[in-house]
Amino acid sequence: MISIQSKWRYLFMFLGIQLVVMALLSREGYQKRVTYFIRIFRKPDTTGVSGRNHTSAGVIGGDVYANLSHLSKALSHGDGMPYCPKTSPLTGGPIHISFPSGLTISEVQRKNPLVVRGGRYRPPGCEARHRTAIVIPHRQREHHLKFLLYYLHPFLQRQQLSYGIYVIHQAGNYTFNRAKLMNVGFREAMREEDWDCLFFHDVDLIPEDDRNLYTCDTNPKHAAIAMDKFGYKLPYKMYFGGVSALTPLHYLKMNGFPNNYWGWGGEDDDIGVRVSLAGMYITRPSLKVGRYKMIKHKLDKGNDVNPKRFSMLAKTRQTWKMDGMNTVEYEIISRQYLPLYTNITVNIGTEHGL
Ligand code: BGN
Repeated sequence: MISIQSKWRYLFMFLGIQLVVMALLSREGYQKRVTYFIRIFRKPDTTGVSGRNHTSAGVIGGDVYANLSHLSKALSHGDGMPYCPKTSPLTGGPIHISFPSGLTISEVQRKNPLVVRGGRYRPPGCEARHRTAIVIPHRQREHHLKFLLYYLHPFLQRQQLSYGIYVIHQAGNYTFNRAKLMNVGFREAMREEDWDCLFFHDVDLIPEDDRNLYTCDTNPKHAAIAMDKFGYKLPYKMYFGGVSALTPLHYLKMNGFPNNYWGWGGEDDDIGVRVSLAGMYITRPSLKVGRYKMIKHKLDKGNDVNPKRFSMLAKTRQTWKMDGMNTVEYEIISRQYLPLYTNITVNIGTEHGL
């Protein structure tokens, strides 16, 4: 039999232990303590280039540069190299994105030693299965471009692609024309190499998951389907903006993009309509993988909302064959092969001509 006195003693002891435990948990926060215990009991992650680094945490620490330092310049490119594996062993999932204020373009260069003149890359040690050109329309967004390059280069290297980055810079101050710059990018990129896929990429969108493959599908692909600014879902079913991927054949089949959308809005919807008018359909990655972070910015000068977009969009069915790749006119002002990208500056004129 336990006496009443010892019952009280047990009760006080029990309460005492409870108080000590609660004090411990609240000192550093419950969360931190729990992760500490999980870490102690988990084995260290030792996966390297040779093994897949798919863990529940995705890319190690979410660092887009993790593992890439294992790749060496010493590995040669040459005939008789085996094809890269169908699924890259370097991809791992979600990537942590932040925008540190001190980042410089030379730091991006230093972190990408295998990227060569003009922003070209081929995986060392294996023959890439895919050749992808990235086309980025641009004007006065150097700050965004720097971050995009910082994330995009290692992202593409993780996928073991052979790739090139083309920045198409609209000369002058006339209203911006995103779609026409894409047409210029298509022609100028294809002039240089037999790319089998082209990614048409806004400068302010950073992919957040390296399983979002920068390769083409059998139909045009809309890659940026889950952007943070739209709550990581499609804003509407026919949305085709941000980042899309087409083979040269897809592009020519739909006569490229329209040349006459000056200013913000509507051109991406026109492109989406062209896809179906040309007898194709839009494919998409999963919402989990097609995630993008948008670098915040104010509306640009020289890119006012286009008031004509509604009436133009209503006529795409009549206009798509008469306006596009078959009519694009421009003047190349300069072509620079910079260490991280090919910079093409172009005069695309105005709606009244060159
Ligand atoms: C739509 C714009 C797109 C833009 C998305 C997302 C138009 C045409 C109206 C019929 N379309 O409204 O161009 O990418 O919003 O911002 O304005």
